[in-house]
Amino acid sequence: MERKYFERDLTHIRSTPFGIHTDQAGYMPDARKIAVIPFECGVFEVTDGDGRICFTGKTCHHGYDAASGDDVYTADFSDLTAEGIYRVRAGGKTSPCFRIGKDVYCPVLKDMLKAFWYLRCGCGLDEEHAGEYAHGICHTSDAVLWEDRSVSLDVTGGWHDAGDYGRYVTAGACAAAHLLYAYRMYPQVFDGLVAGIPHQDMPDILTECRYELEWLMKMQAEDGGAYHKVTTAMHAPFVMPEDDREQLYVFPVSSMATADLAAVCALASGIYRAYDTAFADRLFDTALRACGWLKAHPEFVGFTNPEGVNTGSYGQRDDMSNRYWAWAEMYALTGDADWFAHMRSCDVMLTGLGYAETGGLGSLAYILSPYANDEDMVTRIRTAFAERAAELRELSAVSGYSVAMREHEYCWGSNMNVMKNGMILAIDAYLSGKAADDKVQGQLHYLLGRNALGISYVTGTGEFRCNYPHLRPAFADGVEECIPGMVAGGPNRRPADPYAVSVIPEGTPPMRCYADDTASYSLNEITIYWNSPAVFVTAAICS
Ligand code: 9MR
Ligand code: ZN
Repeated sequence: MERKYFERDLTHIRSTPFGIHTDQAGYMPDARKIAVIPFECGVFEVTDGDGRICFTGKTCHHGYDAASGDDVYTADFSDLTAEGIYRVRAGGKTSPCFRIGKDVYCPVLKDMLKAFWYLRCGCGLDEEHAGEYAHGICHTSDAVLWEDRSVSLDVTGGWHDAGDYGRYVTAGACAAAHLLYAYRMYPQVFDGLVAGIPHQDMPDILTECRYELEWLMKMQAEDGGAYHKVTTAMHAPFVMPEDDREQLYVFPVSSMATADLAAVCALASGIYRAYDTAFADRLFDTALRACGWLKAHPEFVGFTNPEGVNTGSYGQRDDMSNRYWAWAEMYALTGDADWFAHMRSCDVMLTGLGYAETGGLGSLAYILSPYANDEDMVTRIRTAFAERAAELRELSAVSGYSVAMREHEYCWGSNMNVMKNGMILAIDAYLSGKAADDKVQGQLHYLLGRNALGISYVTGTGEFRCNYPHLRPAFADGVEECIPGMVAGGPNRRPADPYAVSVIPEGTPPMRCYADDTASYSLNEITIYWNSPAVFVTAAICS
């Protein structure tokens, strides 16, 4: 019998049993190590696994932190560099345990990468790799065109987008691009990384992205355009994916989806050529045909859900940044001046890294390309990243939790904003030939527990972590421990689902507008494009 998630009792919603907030994965030996103490205290100590005191220090009064409503004291134990397991203690309270070690982020990086494998559609997850999360093959039937039900298409494959079972081209292209850039910029992090997915003859991150790319290519219409999404008409109930057997529909072509398809295929073509030339050729051909469509359709072709459909819409008001990204990737791959002329004609925010503002991905394409020979463009891109990074560093310095966030960024999927900001800081460091510094690390520390709620927003990581995301299989599988490596959306100062509205009192500081409950899609869903920037930032830190 189907269980209903909203009928579950709420006793599992806990606040942290710990009073001091740290990154629950831990800190690298040479890193700046700060614990946040949200109450007045003068001294602190750090104890090891046997309870022995290894470090003592004086706290610093940071002051009032508006995003959390906390009066913040910080405990700096950067000088403690010995590898081990520790807790910070002060004023009768303790932190969760955490590690100091060179490889502290390896497990969470693997988990966050394997999360994509767990989200695969049209692919059974075998017990050898999935353990108790194994399940049967899902969504294998042909889908029909929404606008002409007599046409059926094979669009199996790809990743489920999120807590729902929809597959959306713009979201998928964006997530795959984050992963591909993570690989491109920090290949050494991934070359030996074993994610625990069925291994193929290439780094696991590329195997996993290829799975999405194969599906993305199936979403191309004959005229080169990309269908916007494939979903059922209404979101499935909270059942396992293989038990969602409603009719699948392929929705009309949009110019954003087409541009994103062109962009990600061009990007991937360059990367996969070293492994599989036939695949690289197919990717290039897809990109070229999508660009043909874009040229033939200079107008914006948006998307809104038709009557009777309630799955995600990923609507946008314009497609300029998507086109910019497509032209930039084509130029970066081919060096053909025509693509550059197209790219330069797009007036976009040069640093956007999300599914709606993709300008930053185009900028990355250009700046990393061997053909980046227009000084004006190079300067504009470098300056844009540098200026945005400077703003973020300032925000991070002001924040009691060292998080580079403005109040309005605590919105639906705020953890994506934290991670996108981390990406900007990492990209700026990369372009300046520097290592990812403590400002980049600070964004990951927030995600992994150094936040006002003291919670790790990544399932499976940390002593106090989210465990009840709005994620259908995580509920329906009956396994108490959630599938690991899923990044929750996080605090949203405008709770937008009935459950969230009922549990978040008005006036709650933005960083606290969160509850770890399956019912809340506006606070606690997961998505592929919230995981992907977290993979990027973690890779930058590990590099
Ligand atoms: O991530 C999207 C978020 O920015 C929007 O505010 C929200 C409401 O429109 O939709 C989110 O996207 C959802 C998508 O439409 C369907 N799959 C789940 C996504 C995450 O909640
Ligand atoms: Zn599926």
